[in-house]
Amino acid sequence: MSRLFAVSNRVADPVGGKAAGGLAVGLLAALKQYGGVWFGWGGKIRQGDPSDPTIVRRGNISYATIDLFESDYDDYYNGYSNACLWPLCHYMLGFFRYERRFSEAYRKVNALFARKMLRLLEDDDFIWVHDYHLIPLAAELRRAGVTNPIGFFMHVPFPNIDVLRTLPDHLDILRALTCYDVIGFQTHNDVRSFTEGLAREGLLQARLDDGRFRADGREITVRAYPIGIDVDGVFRMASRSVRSATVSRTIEGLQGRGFIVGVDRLDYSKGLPERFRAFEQLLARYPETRNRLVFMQIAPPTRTGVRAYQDIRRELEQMAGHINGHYAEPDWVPIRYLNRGFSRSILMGLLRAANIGLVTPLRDGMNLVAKEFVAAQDPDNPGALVLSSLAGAAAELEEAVIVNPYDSEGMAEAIQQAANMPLDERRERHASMIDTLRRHDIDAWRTQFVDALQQSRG
Ligand code: ADQ
Repeated sequence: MSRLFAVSNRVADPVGGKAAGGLAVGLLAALKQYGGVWFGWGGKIRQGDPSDPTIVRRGNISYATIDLFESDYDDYYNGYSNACLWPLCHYMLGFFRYERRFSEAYRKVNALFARKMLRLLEDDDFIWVHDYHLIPLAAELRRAGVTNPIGFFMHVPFPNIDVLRTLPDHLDILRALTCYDVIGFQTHNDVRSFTEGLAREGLLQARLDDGRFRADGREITVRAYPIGIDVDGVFRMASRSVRSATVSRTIEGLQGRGFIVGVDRLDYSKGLPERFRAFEQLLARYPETRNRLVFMQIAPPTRTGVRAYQDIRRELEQMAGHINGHYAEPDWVPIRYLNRGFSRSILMGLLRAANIGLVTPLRDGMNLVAKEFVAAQDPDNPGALVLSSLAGAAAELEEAVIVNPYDSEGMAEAIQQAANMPLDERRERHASMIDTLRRHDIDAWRTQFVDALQQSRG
């Protein structure tokens, strides 16, 4: 029986409870089913030679992690991955920063991953690589003689070729992707951007049937596999947690006011300043909402080594201070901005307690919080979802109140609409979104991808 060999930049903690995000849940289920290895960076930086992988075994899964050199880490992770690829993939060219040494470190770290994997790989393993940090990994493995099926899933959007061309070595990126057997994207839109990019760069030789293409001399499968969630798992966790001490106290503290919630990593692509501005617009244009609604934004810092992430943190603190200073009353603070992470269980309880979920990224591959919000609701009295048209999730959750995340006035109107939505309408929209979530849940995502990868063995 073949093993699954999964690779991602970071590996979920095999002992802690941190393996709870969508990706970790989906991958762990696949690894448990097939048995196998989860390989990646363990989170440690070292000065000397990179060591051999550290291996921790739990049941039929081996967690294999390596360390990285300090200088490589900075240029590979903060540089190429998060100052070049991340802003490009999110169409935010103002944040794009390029230096040649970023490209070198990116290739070097991918080559290191490939080298360290070689000793652990078995002949009939099928390899599943995750996300934009590791695009060249298949090319490195092929160079080392690996012939196993290799799949790649891109969690973030794939940019249009005119945007990708901003990157001086964009051709290397396209070519590197053609070294995979199966390439999965979140939406059809991403599939189109990628295949059109191949065509416009002269790398596409033929469109075959059923999502198969001939590109740069190889046959590849390119399809949309929208990532989903464990619908019942989220519902159960949310139903339990809404009665926990922390969430109960939060609900009591609202004193009957409407509760709006946002949960995001603190990232400029998540549209947080625009969202704060929308809430300010709401208070300004609809005075009846003052002292009637509370907006809680949870946004723990990430990628603190990248300058843009430090700037956005300051900007949001100032905005929250300004809006609260202007509108707060002795018994009401309009925005509660929490700049830290919470356990998954508390988050799901807060999503359940909310009347409105605000998910308004400027661009997002999928956005699991939108799906978790819907799954967390009480079907008899569900909250309303306000969702960005530029999140991958909008292609599936058509019954959300869809907004343009750059249009703060439009978002204010949408929040007002959501706050006044009749119960029947909320129920109908919720039921229909739950159906969609069940059809494309986390099991469907991994099963369909792994099946395609196994078939690619021919
Ligand atoms: P992210 O950009 O991290 O993921 P998202 O899809 O929302 O965005 O996933 C975040 C996950 O982390 C969710 O499960 C959420 O509950 C959790 N989370 C968010 N804030 C948290 C907090 N404060 N504390 C603890 N947990 C928190 C990338 C892409 C997305 C894509 C996913 C999965 O950018 O577009 O949906 O991968 O493919």
